Amino acid sequence: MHVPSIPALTAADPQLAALVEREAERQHDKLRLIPSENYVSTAVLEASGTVLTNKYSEGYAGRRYYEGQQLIDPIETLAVDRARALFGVDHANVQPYSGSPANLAVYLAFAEPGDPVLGMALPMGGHLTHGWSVSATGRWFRSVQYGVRRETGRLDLDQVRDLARRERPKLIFCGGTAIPRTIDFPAFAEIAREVEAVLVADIAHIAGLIAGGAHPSPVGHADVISTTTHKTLRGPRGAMLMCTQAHAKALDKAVFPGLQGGPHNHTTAGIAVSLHEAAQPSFAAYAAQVVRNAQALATALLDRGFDLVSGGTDNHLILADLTSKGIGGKPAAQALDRAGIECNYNTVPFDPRKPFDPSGIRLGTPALTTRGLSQAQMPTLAGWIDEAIAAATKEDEATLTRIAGEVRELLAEYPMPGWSSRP
Ligand code: DSN
Repeated sequence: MHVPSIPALTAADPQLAALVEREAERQHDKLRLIPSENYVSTAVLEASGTVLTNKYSEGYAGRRYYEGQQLIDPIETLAVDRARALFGVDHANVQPYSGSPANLAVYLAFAEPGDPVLGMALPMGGHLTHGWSVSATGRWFRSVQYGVRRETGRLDLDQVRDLARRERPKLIFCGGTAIPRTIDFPAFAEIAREVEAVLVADIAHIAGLIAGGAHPSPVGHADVISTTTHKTLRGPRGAMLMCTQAHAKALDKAVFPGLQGGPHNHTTAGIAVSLHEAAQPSFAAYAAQVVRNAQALATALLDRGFDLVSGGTDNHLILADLTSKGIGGKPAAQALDRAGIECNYNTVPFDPRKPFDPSGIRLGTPALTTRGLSQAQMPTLAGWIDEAIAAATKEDEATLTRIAGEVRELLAEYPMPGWSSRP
């Protein structure tokens, strides 16, 4: 049963309601290892599904282009104040629709088309919007990309410094989508200062770890902090930009009216709730457990001969190169899905294969930690992953089906926020 229940939707559109219920059930029964996903609380679900979706609010609190903001203003201000308090920043903008528009707003605020910008290449662990060639950011700016060292799989800071000195970028992005190691914000800040670039820390993946004290904070080092709200932070799908007072005006102007129209007020409410939840002591325990689980899973995979990029993890994310297992990332991820284990196929640094058929899979522990799984269960998970991948190479569907049943049996013991098998 969907929680909160959806009787009106069921009556009005049973076809759609049935699909939602089935998706909820799927999320309940699958071991969800996609590192950018999570389960929001029922409180966040409720806030995201309110009548706030009915209201237009272009502008910012106290300066709107529509009347009737008596309650939207305090809701947005609450979200902003909670973001400022949680991360210890001067200024927060909670209006970006998601991570990519948030990053585009940063370009709009601080660069002109054709300007040099520096970011981590997508196949090295960066994000599309950090200047990758197929993204508008790679097409409209003179993008220069850094990567990791081939021998260690770890960030090559010498390369970052050399490129920054040579290209004098307007923006330097740090952070990304497939970085299993701690980001050295002070080192990036030193480079950015030297070349007078704006340092942007994209903490989308690790925002919850930072809020919970399980990863160092970029505050005091980065000029701008960009984050989504729905990954380790465990809020609704949305984003925030945070900065010092000096950059507040430029960023606000870039988000609205530069790039977006009215904010999604129902999402703002969900963000406010998740920031409140992230400020509780239990969230620090959650963040620490996410890392403990990822490290235990990495150790168990290494014990089973998996080749992990950088040799392990410091955070919530594991990137495994499956070349030595004799299978590509895509068929492996598809087989794992049939075995009840959900992950995504991913390029690995210096991948000889194509992005749509790469060598790796990306795994993470934010969602399973929300379900309440601990490090004691990670060897079992690693065993299932290993067995499923071996089964995939032999087209052994019976083994995949058997594992899916075992996964379902385990997860039945761990309630899922937002859905219950009991009416
Ligand atoms: N798509 C997100 C991820 O999975 O990491 C990044 O935008």
